[in-house]
Amino acid sequence: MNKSMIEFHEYLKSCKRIVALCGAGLSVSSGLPTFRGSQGLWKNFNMIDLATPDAFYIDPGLVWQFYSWRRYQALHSQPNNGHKALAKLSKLENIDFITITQNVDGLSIRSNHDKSKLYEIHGSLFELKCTSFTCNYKDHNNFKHPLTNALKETEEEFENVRKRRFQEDQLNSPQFNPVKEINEDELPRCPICNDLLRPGVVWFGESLSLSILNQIDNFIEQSVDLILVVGTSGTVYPANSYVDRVIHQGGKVAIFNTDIEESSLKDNEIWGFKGDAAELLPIALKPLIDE
Ligand code: BV8
Ligand code: ZN
Repeated sequence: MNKSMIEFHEYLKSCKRIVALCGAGLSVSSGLPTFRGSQGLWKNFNMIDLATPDAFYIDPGLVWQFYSWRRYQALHSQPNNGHKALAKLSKLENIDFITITQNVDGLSIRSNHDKSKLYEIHGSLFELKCTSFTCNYKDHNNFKHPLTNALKETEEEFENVRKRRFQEDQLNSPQFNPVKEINEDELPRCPICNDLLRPGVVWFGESLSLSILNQIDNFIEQSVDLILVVGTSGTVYPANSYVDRVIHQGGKVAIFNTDIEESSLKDNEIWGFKGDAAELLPIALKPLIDE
């Protein structure tokens, strides 16, 4: 075991309050794509076309095909050992711990993570909500696939389109054409008011749940000994602001990422563990989670 992991284990054993900040890299070993980087989702599709309220307003059929495909992928994947290591940490009585995940794939919940210590700050693919301002219908834990007949089989199409784009080297095409035209009345509708339903995720330009943000602030403000930064490029605000908060309060940082610039580990307050989070986390958290 290398020096820094031994040092990290020594420090870990003294920690009483820990935060995990997770991103798409945590789910790569479960077969789900990241957003940025060579295989990144946004490489193929322009995120502004797909993950903003305007995109949904302009072409709900396109956006629903994208999310139906994401649901399909997540439903056909399993939590990996990285998710399970964090879930084990969440069960310890003697450690105050929370996981802040940017992922909407539902894998942390499925890894049996203590729900009261898990914050899905960008929502979930498996939550649906009504788009009508006067209706607050929400459907939690909706794992039905496909959600409507019209969305049936579009997921394979997305995969084919994605593969074709890689072959034709059309990585950053300006516009993504829908796999098929779907009539709005064939998209998921609210059982209460019949308005369109949308995925219960936070799109770019939308605010995160204030109650979740407050709960996270309360936890961090009390003090944090260590933040585990797992599989995230740290591109997206406000998730990326938590690391600096912990450093300013005197906490230490451990990064788990396949792509770590040594320069980013400027001082010895930051450990950098290069590799797959699914492999690294069980090793790194061993002193606390091994029965
Ligand atoms: C807000 C849900 C304010 C949807 C997501 C300019 C223009 C427009 C907006 C902005 C702007 N500047 C800043 C903003 C704000 C914007 C933002 O940050 N934009 C970025 C792109 C610049 N933020 C927002 O809009 C947020 N809202 O600010 O609201 C407000 C306040 C009041 C009222 C109104 C508004 C909302 C952001 C939420 C967006 N929704 N997801 C969906 O998923 O479809 S974000 C999306 O990116 C995902 O949730 C994803 O998780 C997240 C972050 O990306 P990462 O998880 O880090 O993934 P990424 O691919 O980037 O990195 C993967 C990493 O893993 C890499 O480092 C890679 O090396 C590593 N890796 C790969 N394999 C492995 C690995 N690591 C370990 N093991 C491996 N095996
Ligand atoms: Zn409704």
